[in-house]
Amino acid sequence: MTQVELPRNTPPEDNRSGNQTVVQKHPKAWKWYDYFTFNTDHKVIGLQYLVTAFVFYLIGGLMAVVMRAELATPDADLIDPNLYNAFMTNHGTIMIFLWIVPSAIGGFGNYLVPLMIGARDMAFPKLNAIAFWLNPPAGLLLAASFIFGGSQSGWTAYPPLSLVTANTAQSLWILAIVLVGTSSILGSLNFVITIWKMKVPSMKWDQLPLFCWAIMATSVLALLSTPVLAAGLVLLLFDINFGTSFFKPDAGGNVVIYQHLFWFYSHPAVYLMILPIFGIMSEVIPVHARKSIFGYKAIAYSSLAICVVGLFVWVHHMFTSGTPGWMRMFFTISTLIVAVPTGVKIFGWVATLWGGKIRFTTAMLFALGLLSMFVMGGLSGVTMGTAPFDMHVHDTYYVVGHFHYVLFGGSVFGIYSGIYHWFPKMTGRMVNETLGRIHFILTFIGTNLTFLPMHELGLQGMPRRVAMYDPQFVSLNQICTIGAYVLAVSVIPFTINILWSWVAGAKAGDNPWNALTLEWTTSSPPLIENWEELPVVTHGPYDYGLNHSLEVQPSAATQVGA
Ligand code: HEM
Ligand SMILES: [Cu+2]
Repeated sequence: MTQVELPRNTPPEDNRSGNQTVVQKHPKAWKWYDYFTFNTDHKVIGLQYLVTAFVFYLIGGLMAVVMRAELATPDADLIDPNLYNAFMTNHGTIMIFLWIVPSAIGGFGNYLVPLMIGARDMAFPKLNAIAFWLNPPAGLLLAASFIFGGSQSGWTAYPPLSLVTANTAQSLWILAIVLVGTSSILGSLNFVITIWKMKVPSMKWDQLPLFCWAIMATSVLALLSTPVLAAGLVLLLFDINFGTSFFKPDAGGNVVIYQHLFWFYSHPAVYLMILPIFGIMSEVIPVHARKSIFGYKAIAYSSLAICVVGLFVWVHHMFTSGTPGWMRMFFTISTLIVAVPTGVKIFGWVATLWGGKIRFTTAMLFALGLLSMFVMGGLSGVTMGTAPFDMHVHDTYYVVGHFHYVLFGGSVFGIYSGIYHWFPKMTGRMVNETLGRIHFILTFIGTNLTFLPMHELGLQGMPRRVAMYDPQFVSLNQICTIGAYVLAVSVIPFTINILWSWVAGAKAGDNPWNALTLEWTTSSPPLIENWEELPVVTHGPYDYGLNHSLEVQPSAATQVGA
């Protein structure tokens, strides 16, 4: 395969002249203020995504804590129920569109993909920077929507509710989602081309790290589904503002069409949030278990299988929307089928752990925590994938319990695992493992305390999306609220650890975990263009215990541009 021309970043002038020891072509590092500018280096953009997304996470988390404080008693005695609805809507929106998707795909994807495939940057660096810079304005639009009461119709924005509540706020919300959707499309395009065209010539397809396979599958999925969401939302915007009636039942519109457009994106969106995390698992587990990954091909292909089958399950969100029987049948079966490739991955990781020399680093602890909790969330997902059971628990707290197990116990744990694993590469410093463990234990306890009782609440019939509830549900709700406080506290050791370690952590060296993927062959943090000379791949990414030399041979100059 031919290598496309490598994009080059222009090094800043002051770095070129200032430091004699630095080779002219590759100054050592960006200055801190470069991280606040329109920079086209994939590593800068990756960190911009991660840090921005974490700030949004704190905001979305604060909203969750206020909601849980409200739900500590059956009455609406803390905040106005309309504000509760606005917090609920924006909490869900921020967590999905401004935290998990941008950090997992934009953050880790941008930082790692070029480094893992031996490229100097993404295929389209400027497009990449544009994609990032669409995110902060989206956050500002959501903030502005609170001046007008905040959108209150849930992250799903179903009409007719979304047509009749807080019109201006709802419109701003739609614009925000269209911005992040556009960002996601641009980013995905970039990933597909980069992975397809820019791996170093010496890397064969079966030496591509599993994280890159996962990002590839994620990007294809995003490209196929995101435009459908955008279409649905723009039609909704027209209904709200310009007198059209696509979704107005009283004027001949059809609300169920909106649900189809919405879920055609939003079911795949759950894979957008979990596939990159699966990719992180496939990197973290072999490194810290010191064993080759079990079933490389099965794990790689199962990502692609999830990408295809995941496009044909969306109606499981609409079993109660008057869908005909044959549709319920079809989508029940397709939903159960998706569990198969997911199970393949889980078995692959468990088999990798089996007999491994496991190092219980914080990164590994979060990976193990993820395995246990994602299985729990996956199983409750299978129960709801069957239409008869779903009829019973639809719109109850059972659903809330389920999706927080996959999103918090899955995605968030994976993001934490990834941060602890690659922090030394990104900053050149080690994190403090003791603080990391405290963070893990608090998060693990808090997550289960908050979200496990919700399943029981749902089975007992407590509806979701309410600020007030029947007093019979009070004791379980209080357990959930205490759990949420534990989760809020858990962020403190994490934040202290990251900030302190970034400045004063122990020096990491190039490859503190003795890992075999290419990002560990360059310095920590990596040079601006990643390597002086591109590495040559001499072994598979997971060949632990096979006595391979870790050494990276410098490539012949001809190979770099050939
Ligand atoms: C601090 C931990 C968290 C707590 C205490 C929490 C709590 C809540 C509560 C009370 C609701 C309202 C449920 C309802 O009435 O339907 C909710 C909804 C939601 N949460 Fe969380 N949550 C947390 C973290 C997360 C994370 C990490 C995500 C990741 C994506 C997330 C995604 C959502 C979504 C999508 C909704 C649905 C919003 C809607 O119905 O429109 N949450 N959460
Ligand atoms: Cu779904």
